[in-house]
Amino acid sequence: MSHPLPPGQVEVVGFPRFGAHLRKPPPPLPVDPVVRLCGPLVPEPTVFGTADLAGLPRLEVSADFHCVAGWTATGLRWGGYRFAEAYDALLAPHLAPGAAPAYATASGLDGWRATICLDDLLADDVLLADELDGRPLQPEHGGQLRLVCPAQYGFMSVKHLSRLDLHETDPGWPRRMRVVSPHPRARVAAEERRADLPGLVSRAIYRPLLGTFLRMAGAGEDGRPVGERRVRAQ
Ligand SMILES: Nc1nc2c(c(=O)[nH]1)N[C@H]1C(S)=C(S)[C@@H](COP(=O)(O)O)O[C@H]1N2
Ligand SMILES: [Mo]
Repeated sequence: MSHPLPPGQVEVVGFPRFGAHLRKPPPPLPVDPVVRLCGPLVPEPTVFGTADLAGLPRLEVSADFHCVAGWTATGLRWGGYRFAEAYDALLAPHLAPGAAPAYATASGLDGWRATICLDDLLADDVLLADELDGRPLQPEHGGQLRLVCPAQYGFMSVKHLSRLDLHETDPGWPRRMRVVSPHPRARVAAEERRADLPGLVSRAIYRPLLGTFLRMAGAGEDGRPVGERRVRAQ
């Protein structure tokens, strides 16, 4: 680990597969993934796919990955396309004249959804990733195409990305996500875990459940906490 962990995170071994699916297998993936661009600001819904992205410069971003439940996988090397570049080249041209998008809802093939401030998505380190650690991104980590927002908690990094909806005002999270009550910005550095509770309180609720969550996700050895000594003292 080259830098301190953010507040309240525990480093785990490797990179466990995690999420709403827990033990369900990843969804069947299309041979040629496309992302549908929709929402009230896009008069004619359109799609972009691997061939469109291939026209953009590729880049690699090294980043740690922080789940809101409290685990951090360190030193991941994502490869793909900068979201901001894809936005300028492939999304912005389809907006209605005068539209001023401020939020994007990203959806995955398994039904997961996250609404993210467009400003956060346009940060330099946000990727549409199709590689992890130099290899094609596998289905368990969101292949073929995944949104990766390293500054946000993991729930914003939507796997198997299949749709983006652009909005001027916050459309809110789907009803079934209310239990989780995700923070609308979810910035890890500010410990914005939940919308309804301060970071320190959410941390205290998640911490005793972390081991159970990781086991339910089938994380096994990959996902074991590296050790409490790695927990940054607050
Ligand atoms: N499509 C999809 N994306 C998702 C999830 C999910 O269940 N489905 N879970 C989120 C959560 S809570 C986390 S912590 C990370 C886990 O990513 P990983 O399985 O690659 O570790 O994916 C996020 N993106
Ligand atoms: Mo998570």
